Amino acid sequence: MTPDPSRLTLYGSFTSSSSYKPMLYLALSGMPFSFRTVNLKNGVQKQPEYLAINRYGQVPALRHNGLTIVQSNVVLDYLARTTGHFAGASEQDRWTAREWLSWEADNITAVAKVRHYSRFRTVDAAVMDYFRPLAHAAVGFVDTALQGRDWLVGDGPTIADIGCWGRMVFMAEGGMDIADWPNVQAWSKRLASLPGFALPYDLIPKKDTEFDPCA
Ligand SMILES: N[C@@H](CCC(=O)N[C@@H](CS)C(=O)NCC(=O)O)C(=O)O
Repeated sequence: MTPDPSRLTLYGSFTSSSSYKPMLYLALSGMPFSFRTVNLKNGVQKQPEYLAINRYGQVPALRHNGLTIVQSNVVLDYLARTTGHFAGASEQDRWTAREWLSWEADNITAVAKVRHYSRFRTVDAAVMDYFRPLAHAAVGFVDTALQGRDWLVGDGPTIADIGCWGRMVFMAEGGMDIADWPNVQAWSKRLASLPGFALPYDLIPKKDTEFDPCA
């Protein structure tokens, strides 16, 4: 049977925070979609068939209505624009949410690097000495921004929260204790209380799967 082009198809991996971001978005939105696993350990992301989908040889990628969207924050932006969920309530909020995503890509990636170098590869101590303070500074910045507020933007969860949390979700695997940042910890609990929320290893399957929450 020919796949339905209007059905969202997400390519990702269960170990990937970048994949978790759109997975979490879709889970919180309760939307049907197809998941296609990309085995990073076997290098599937660098094989020609996948490079034709994502030129950068990385997960995630999203296909929808004949379009291919890559880069996790662009995927979040696309999903928010096309489905309306978690986009931001006002024009200003929508821009501010995207501002956070841009900042996230520059800064919270340090958390992902610390986790990656702790869990998947050994690097020179000097590399960790460089990235760990940056990771702590990024989480500290989010912690300060959350002082006295429930969400990063406006009065409800947006793609800013999903994108920032999604990249820092594995911080414990990098030896970072979320309890050191009380506002971040409280915010993560607010996110966890949203219907559909799950952590990456509970959410992202290891094999191709169809998600049809309303079926
Ligand atoms: N800026 C990219 C980063 C994507 C990324 O780093 N993906 C990782 C997994 S989290 C990956 O595919 N790594 C495998 C590789 O680079 O070969 C995004 O946000 O989508």
